[in-house]
Amino acid sequence: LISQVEAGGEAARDVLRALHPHTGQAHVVGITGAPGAGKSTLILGLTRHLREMDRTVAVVAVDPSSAFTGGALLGDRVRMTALAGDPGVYVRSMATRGQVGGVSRATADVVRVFDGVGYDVVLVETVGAGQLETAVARLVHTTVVVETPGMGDDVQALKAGLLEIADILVVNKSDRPGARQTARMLAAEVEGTTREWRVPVLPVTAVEATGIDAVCTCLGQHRAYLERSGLWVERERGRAKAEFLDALSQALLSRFLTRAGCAQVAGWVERIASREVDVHTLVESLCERGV
Ligand SMILES: Nc1nc2c(ncn2[C@@H]2O[C@H](COP(=O)(O)OP(=O)(O)OP(=O)(O)O)[C@@H](O)[C@H]2O)c(=O)[nH]1
Ligand SMILES: [Mg+2]
Repeated sequence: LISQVEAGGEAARDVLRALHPHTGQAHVVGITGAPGAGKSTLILGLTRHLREMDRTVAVVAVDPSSAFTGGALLGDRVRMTALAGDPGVYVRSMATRGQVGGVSRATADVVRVFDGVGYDVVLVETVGAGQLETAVARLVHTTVVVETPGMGDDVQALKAGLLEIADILVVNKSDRPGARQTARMLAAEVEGTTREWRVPVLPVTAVEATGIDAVCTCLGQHRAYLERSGLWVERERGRAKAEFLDALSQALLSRFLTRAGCAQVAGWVERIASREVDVHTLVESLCERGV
C-alpha cells in the first residue's frame, strides 16, 4: 500500500479512498532537530517503550540520512534489529528527492496509510529547521524538538524556528556537560510564550533510554490536551480543508487546460509575453466568459 501511495496517481487514490473512513485515530508525532541530535535513537527508545504499553508504532524517516537499519554494516546508524520481527512495529524511510511540497504530500499520504491500517502512534523523523519541518509540523499532532547541550549563539536562528513549532522540547545527550544549562535556557525561552499548552523541557539520554518514559507521558498529555481543547478536531478540519482545496484546484486546472487545448493556451501565453495583456486581466476575462 505504501509503495502504491508513494507512486501516486490512480492506484494511490484507490488506496487512500479505501482507507479514508478508517483514518483519524492515530497519534501522529513529529520528531525533529539538528543532524545527529539523536532523533533516531530517541525514536528507538520511544518505540520500545510504547510497545511495552502494547501500542503499535509506525516510524517514517523523511530523510535518507535518518535511515534506520536492520543490518550491522552502517556503523552509527540506529539499529532497529531489536524490534525486527515484531508485527506491531513498521519502519519506513522516505527519500527527500523533489520539492518540499511533494515530500510533505507524500509523507502525509504514507502517514495516512499507517493511520488507516490501525497503527496507534506514527513517529515522523525530519532533520533541521527548514521549510520541510514547518510543512511536516502541519501534518502531525505533536511536534517533539530534539536539542543537545552546548548550543551557541550561532544556532539562535535555528532554535527560534524550531521553538515555534515545538510542543515538547527534549534535551538529548543529557549525559554530556552543559545539559542543565541548556534545559534552563530553553525553559526560560518557553516561559516567554503565551500558549495555553506549556511546552515541557525534558532531559533525555536516548542511548541509555533515560527519560523516555517522561517523553511518553507528555505525548499522552499533549494528545489529551488537543482532544479536550477541541484542537484535535479543529486540526482535522483544517487539514481536510487544505487538502480539499488543493485537490479541487488541481482538478479544475487540469480540466480547464484539457478543454482549452494546447494551442489556445499557447496563444494566451503569447499575448502576455508580448505585453498585449497582463496575467490578471486575461484570467479575469476568461473567468467572466466562463471558459
Ligand atoms: N552521548 C550521547 N550520545 C547520543 C545520545 N543519543 C544519541 N547519541 C549519539 O548521537 C549520534 C547520532 O544519533 P542519531 O540517533 O543517529 O541522531 P539523528 O538525530 O537521528 O541523526 P540524523 O538522522 O543523521 O540527523 C549517534 O552516534 C548516537 O549514538 C545520548 O543520549 N548521549
Ligand atoms: Mg536519524
